[in-house]
Amino acid sequence: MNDPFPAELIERLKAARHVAVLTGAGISAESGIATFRDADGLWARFKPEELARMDAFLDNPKRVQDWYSHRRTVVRRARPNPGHLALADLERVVERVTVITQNVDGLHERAGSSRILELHGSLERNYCVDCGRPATEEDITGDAPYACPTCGGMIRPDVVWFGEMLPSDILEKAFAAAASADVFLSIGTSAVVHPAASLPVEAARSGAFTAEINVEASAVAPYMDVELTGKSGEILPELVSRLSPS
Ligand code: BV8
Ligand code: ZN
Repeated sequence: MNDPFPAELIERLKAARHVAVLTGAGISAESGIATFRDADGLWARFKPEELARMDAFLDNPKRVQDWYSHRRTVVRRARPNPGHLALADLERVVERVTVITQNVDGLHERAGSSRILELHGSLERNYCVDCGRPATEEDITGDAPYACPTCGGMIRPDVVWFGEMLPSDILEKAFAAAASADVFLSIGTSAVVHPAASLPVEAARSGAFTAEINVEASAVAPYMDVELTGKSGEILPELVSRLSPS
């Protein structure tokens, strides 16, 4: 059977000193976490873009906090899948791997990746809008909305909502990683949300060898040297196993 991986991709990865990876909701789909495009049933009647916003939160803090509590429950039940684990394994064969993720599910960390840039924050962190105090687990237990025990302000998830700036230090590191990567992998992202979506383009412009792993071509497909069509949980373990010295 013909090799699903172009020889150049294998060679480039074997020779790479720095591999940068952008991941989106698609890499967590096989962990049972709904992607944004196919938001799971319970919340299907709202579009994420309608909930992941400060004005939606201010308008109905209970509804937004309940959405995040629901997602935390789903994520805590979920486990990293072979795609997340393969990216952690990649660190054994490539000197420097930077995982830049749009996901807020913490699965790359649980899979063992050691250099992770969380562009959009994390579901597991919450803080007070007024005094900034990080919320504890009991602060967000029981019925939402949740008030800060120190100042009574509203507690919100530590995620980047639409219209909000990304953490500048993390964004800077992400662009620097894209600009310095020998190989850039775009995995499980529709690449429509900016500024994350410009990272694969920045990598291509900076001379990285680029590859997309997705069940369908995304908006950055035209910038990719290689398009691997399929599930990341199936493709990544196979790809990484081809890199270790046989
Ligand atoms: C900002 C955290 C500066 C919260 C998220 C017009 C043009 C360009 C930009 C804009 C515009 N209008 C507005 C903007 C800016 C806006 C934006 O980009 N909007 C888009 C919708 C056009 N961006 C922002 O607001 C950002 N901030 O710009 O600040 C600023 C400040 C003030 C004023 C102006 C500007 C903030 C964006 C961050 C928002 N927060 N998440 C939370 O999670 O609740 S975004 C959220 O949605 C995700 O983090 C992710 O980024 C995005 C979803 O995308 P994906 O992860 O790719 O998931 P998706 O479901 O779309 O696709 C899944 C993919 O997986 C698919 O391709 C599918 O084929 C594939 N797949 C499925 N299964 C598998 C698979 N692949 C492999 N294997 C499988 N098994
Ligand atoms: Zn407070």
